[in-house]
Amino acid sequence: MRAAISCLLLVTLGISQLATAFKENEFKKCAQTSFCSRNRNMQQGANFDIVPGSIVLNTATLTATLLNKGFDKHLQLTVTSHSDGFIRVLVDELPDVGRYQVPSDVLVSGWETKKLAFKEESRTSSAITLSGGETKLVLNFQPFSLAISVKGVPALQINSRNLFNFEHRRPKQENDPAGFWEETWMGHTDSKPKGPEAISLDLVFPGFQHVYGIPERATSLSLRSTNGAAPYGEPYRLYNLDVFEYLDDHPFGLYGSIPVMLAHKKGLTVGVFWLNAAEMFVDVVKGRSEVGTQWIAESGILDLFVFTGGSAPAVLSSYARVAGTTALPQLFSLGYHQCRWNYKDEEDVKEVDGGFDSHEIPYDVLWLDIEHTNGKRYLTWDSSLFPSPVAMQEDLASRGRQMVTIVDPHVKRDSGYYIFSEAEKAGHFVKNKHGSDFDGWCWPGSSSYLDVTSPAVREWWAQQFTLDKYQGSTKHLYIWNDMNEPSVFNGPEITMQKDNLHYGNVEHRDNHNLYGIYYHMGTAEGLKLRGSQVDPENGDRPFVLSRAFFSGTQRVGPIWTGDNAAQWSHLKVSVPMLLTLGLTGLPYSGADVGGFFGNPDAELMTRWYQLGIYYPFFRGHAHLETQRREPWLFGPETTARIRTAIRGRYTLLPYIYTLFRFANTSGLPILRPLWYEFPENEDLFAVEEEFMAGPAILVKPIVAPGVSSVDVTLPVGARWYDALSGAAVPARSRSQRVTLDSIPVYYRGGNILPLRERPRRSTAAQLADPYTLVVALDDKGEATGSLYVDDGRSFAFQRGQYLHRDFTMKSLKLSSSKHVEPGVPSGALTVPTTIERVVFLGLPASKRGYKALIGAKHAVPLEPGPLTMLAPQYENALVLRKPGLPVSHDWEVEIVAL
Ligand code: NBV
Repeated sequence: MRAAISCLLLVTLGISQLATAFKENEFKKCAQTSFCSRNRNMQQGANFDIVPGSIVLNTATLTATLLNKGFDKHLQLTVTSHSDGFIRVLVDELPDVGRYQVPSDVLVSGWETKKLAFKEESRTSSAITLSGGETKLVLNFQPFSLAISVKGVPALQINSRNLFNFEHRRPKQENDPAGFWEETWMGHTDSKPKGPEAISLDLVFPGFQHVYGIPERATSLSLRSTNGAAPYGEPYRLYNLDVFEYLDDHPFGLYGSIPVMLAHKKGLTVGVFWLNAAEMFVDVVKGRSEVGTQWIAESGILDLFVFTGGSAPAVLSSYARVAGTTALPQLFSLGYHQCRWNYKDEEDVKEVDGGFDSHEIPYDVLWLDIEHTNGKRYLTWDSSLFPSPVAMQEDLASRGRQMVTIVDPHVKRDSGYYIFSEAEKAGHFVKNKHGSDFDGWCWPGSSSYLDVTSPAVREWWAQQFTLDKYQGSTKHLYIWNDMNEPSVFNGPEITMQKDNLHYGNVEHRDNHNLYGIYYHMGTAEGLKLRGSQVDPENGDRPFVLSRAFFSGTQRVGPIWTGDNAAQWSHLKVSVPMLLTLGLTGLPYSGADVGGFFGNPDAELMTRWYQLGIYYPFFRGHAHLETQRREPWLFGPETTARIRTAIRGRYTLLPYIYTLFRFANTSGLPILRPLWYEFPENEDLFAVEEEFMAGPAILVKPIVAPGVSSVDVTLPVGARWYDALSGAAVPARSRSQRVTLDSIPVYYRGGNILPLRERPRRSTAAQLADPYTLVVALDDKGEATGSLYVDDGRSFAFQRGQYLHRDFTMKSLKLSSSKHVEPGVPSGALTVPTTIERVVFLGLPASKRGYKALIGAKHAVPLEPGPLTMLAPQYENALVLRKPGLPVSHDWEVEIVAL
């Protein structure tokens, strides 16, 4: 209640000093949550058996009846084998009592029917062994357990520890000692009309030492055991919450939930996904030869996907078949975003925008937080501060820039506010347990919440974003959804009561973790609708940032890691947080650069920008009560360093956009842990101090003050080049000297990176610019890479209006050819752009140098030069200047020693 009161005070006092810290006691622990404590403390026992003779095997589907021996209750077990590289295990009550299942629109469709027949290998009175592709499955009958192996390597055991439990529906009991029918927390009573319905699942990863995933939390990449000292004596929690001033090293769950875990060992990566949107707790216990986990969900069914692809990219591609891939973002949204709570008025906007130009720092988007509205009535403007929003947006757009406004899900209960009155009349709000509109407190005071779990409500919501409806909006305006966990200041744990009711009479307890994705979806649909009005032929890709998320959010838009702090520890933890999101299918994410709470000094700011340029979503943001911190406010030296960093981001955009294309077609992450790229090197399995940005760039952020040298691990098995000087660097752990000017970044030999080096003020101004190719050779003198180009904004790419080239360097020949990807229609776009510089790293020494033969006729000498225009002082590369190579066509350049 204290948290609720402090938030209420913020509302009434007009947001006073936020000096308090994370109040752990105001959030529930497992022991204070009846379904968790009774299942976590469950005595191990063989309670669930396969009923003899109940097994039916039908091509790719096995069904069997499970008996809960303690209660003489039956369950239906269904195991299906899918050709997209996974097995699905479903358990539900028999007979069906209508337990909640996550609606199909959270996932994508198409995979359900693509099955791979099981082959029955053997059957005895105690077990049946099946195989499908390279996966083998042993189903033991008494007690029920499943052992899965891939290519003969043990991958996963389900219920080998007998911690599986499935609480069945039952008639209400009068005495309720275990909190089955009612539970009270800090003055909030949860009436539990359906009684207990939790599920406990026991998953053991044999032979593994590392598991990853189950975001969102500020913790290590390789998940720690949860049987350790505080705070790691608590299970990881998946329950979307607005956690005020979260800590930087804690198992507590934050704003979003993805119930996906990956386990990796030499030779095998396996993934699991429990499709369930209720509150969930996950214990992890690392043994000497396995990682044991127990998952406990409050309600729903068991719907477990086991991804058996073998490698991390294969696991992620399979997961993407089910949950979808990252929507291809507009190019502008990969530029730099400048945000603050709040840019005060139109004058302020103008000054900040002008500041970027006068300091020659590129940026693409200016953001407006909640204070821009008329009294927190979203989709309206404070007319004294923002009297001419259309002119303001058009002015920004005249310099190629966009604007984003915030739109939160709480709707002020004010009959004079059109959103409220229309929604109320149409019955679009979430209901309380008595069936009337739920009324909770948030920024505007008394508020109701749109029931976005209803498709009809989402459709209505989407219509609010058309240009005629959203007054003062233009086609240059995009949206930010905050507080969509949903955050309710006076609710239990700052969210909604679990016995609130949604569309279809679904209790909030069942679908809590979906509120965020559905709100995000409705908003993104709105921008699509607007786009189809503005450009009926090609549309406009939506850009909507969300704070809350679930599996599938990647199809909708990016997320950010919420309210971090201007502290070195928060800079540091942003890396494992974003890596984890990439490993669970949501790579388009970022952390507030600079830290939301508090005031960063110049050094922290510098280091944050130097790392932030690699965040897939790159935005500076700050709390209302912090000092102003636009990039030029820390003195000329810091301004110069931040300028160099942000320009570096714009230089990398062709490479980054191409990575997003692969995320879009195949579900691959943008930021990757070292083990993802070097899966056989056990020393790297827990490394989170450095990471790969795509396959080609290794980044070592500096996450402490006053650092003059750092230890860097450059994995063996690759050749490395310093990305500033171009110098070859031996693969091993080394101490690297650093200055404030840059952080250590390396190119990995074997890669060709497309770049755009001309400094511009925004992505729009880069559109016609020529490219540079950096060819970083491996030990064999080879390298590959690719470049994806489209209009950067519309859906025309889905009709083939794109260009995707592959570059190959082999036997001293560099060539360009069309990129072909199975299952992806080929691109038909041509652009007039050329390649203006090719930079070679790692050509073998040649006494008299090299020349390039372009199209067999034209010979140009390679000259020593800088790898990058950002550091012209180092002349360690061999550069082919002005080759005039067309981006759209095939060509070959032969490098000949003189
Ligand atoms: O809308 C105000 C803030 C926003 O700036 C921040 O990014 C969100 O995470 N919002 C949270 C609400 C209040 C935070 C104390």
